Amino acid sequence: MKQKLFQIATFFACSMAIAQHKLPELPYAYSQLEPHIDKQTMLIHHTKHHQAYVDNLNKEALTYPDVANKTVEDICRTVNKFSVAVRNNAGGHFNHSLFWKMLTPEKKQPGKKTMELIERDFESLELFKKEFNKAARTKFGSGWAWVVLDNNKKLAITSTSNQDNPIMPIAELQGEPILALDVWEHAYYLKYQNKRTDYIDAFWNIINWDYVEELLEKSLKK
Ligand code: MN3
Repeated sequence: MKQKLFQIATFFACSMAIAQHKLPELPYAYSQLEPHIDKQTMLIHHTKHHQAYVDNLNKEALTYPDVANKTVEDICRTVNKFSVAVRNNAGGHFNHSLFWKMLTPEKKQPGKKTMELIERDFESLELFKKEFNKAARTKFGSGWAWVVLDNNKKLAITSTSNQDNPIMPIAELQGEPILALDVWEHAYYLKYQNKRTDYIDAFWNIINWDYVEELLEKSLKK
């Protein structure tokens, strides 16, 4: 009986720990990013793809207790200590949580500090866009394009494969993410099929520049 109670208690303790990572709600409706990103893509991307990263990450807590104890950001920053499955799913959870907040149905303009650093590090918004688009377009296979504040506090553009990101110590170029674009086919294929370039162009209409500015200000203080 005691043994049984212990097993039940352990089961509940584990279940509680395992349930730590949760799918965040979107700050807008699935249809609100249309025509740039369609409702069906948003729905599947959020409730199936992102949910799967969260569920698979929580399963890893059985092998790695730290998965339940740490934030997804901390896991990414210390990803060398974990398995490839943790790396992929923690990356997936972190990247998508960030990405949703970088999008908005409201038309926004780059903030003051963002423009200042874009002009300082890329000369103009046009050249900045051009370089970002190239990183997004030429990422072979599945991955992400990023704008980061690098370790010298300069803006830099990079890309990562799969669900890796620039806060992982394994990233080629490390830095604090300011802007990101998911270029996995699941992010655009229903509407754009093979035309990744059209999806990238559409992305510029739905960037939440207020959030970009907030991330930049935070990163400058780190
Ligand atoms: Mn995705």
